[in-house]
Amino acid sequence: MAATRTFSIIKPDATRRNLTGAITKKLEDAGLRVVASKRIRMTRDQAEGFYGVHRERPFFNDLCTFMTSGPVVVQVLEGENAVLRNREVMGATNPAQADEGTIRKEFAESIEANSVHGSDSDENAQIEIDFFFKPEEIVG
Ligand code: RTP
Ligand code: MG
Repeated sequence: MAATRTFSIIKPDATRRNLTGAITKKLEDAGLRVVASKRIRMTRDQAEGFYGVHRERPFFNDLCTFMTSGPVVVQVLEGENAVLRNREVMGATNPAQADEGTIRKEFAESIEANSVHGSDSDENAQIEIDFFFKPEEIVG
């Protein structure tokens, strides 16, 4: 099966605790390859645009404040079934419900400060990759 791509964010709660390497190792151990990576400080506009689908949700404002509260690492991951594989290694949104061995079980602080983002479909992966990366920044 051909490799596919997904988009990942290591969130501010994780960069603050110096977990970029530990989280990236878990992604790599799950069979995903980092083909693009940069550490950025998200602007409010970027956060609101990126999470636009959640605009009407009660947690939208807090989420945008959290995502701009410190550095994040945006990454493109490549591998077989990349979207699904990444969601598996991330674990459930709420760390209290995340399976043993997942990133969120091991590292997340709360349902909001849950250490990582991962695209939820191939279609959204492409949209999210294009939101943060130029084609020449991705080296497969
Ligand atoms: P993500 O998009 O970050 O990969 O996470 P997800 O699909 O598991 O969760 P989603 O429902 O898309 O929510 C996006 C992010 O919003 C924050 N959130 N806070 N306070 C709350 O009840 C709440 N619910 C969600 C989390 O940071 C979640 O990852
Ligand atoms: Mg989501």
